[in-house]
Amino acid sequence: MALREILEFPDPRLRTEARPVEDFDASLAELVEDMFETMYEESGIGLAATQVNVHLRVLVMDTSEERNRPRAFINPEIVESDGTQVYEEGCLSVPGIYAKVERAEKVRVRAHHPDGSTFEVDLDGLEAVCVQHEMDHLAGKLFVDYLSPLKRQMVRKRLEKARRQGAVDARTPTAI
Ligand code: GNR
Ligand code: NI
Repeated sequence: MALREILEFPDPRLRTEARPVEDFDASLAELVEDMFETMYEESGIGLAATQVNVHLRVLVMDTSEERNRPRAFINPEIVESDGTQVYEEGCLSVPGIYAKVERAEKVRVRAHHPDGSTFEVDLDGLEAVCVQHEMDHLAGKLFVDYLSPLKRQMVRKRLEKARRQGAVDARTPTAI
């Protein structure tokens, strides 16, 4: 097990489109374990492989209060979606920035477990938000892409300034 470094906006590697997993092997299991460890260490509710610079269709999440409900999705697909909801999102790759995003209220996701077996699950509320946010990462997309270009530029400048000042500032929550 090991922590992995999380790429931050506007790193161009976050724009990479992930490839499907073909080998459900020990290196996949290790990637999933490392992603869980990194997600829990950073107090995130989800993490996409793209964020740790691995461009495979792998995401993990745990939206439970107790942080005891790990789920991994390999090669996820949304096979049905319904309704809309708006949620104020954050992202470990855009630290300290929060903005409202509209997404489907309910999704049915088909995916593989890390051992290769398939499953389908119905998600709603925050779990539906999270899986859609993570699947966007796998497509090279970030929640700030839903903002106007002017607001996205504000986000970029704020993160650049925070980094110059030693990253402390980036942790101050800012709603855009
Ligand atoms: O930890 C996270 N919280 C969160 C809150 C609202 C909507 C989406 C998320 S996902 C985010 C972790 C992350 O960046 N995953 O890619
Ligand atoms: Ni994110």
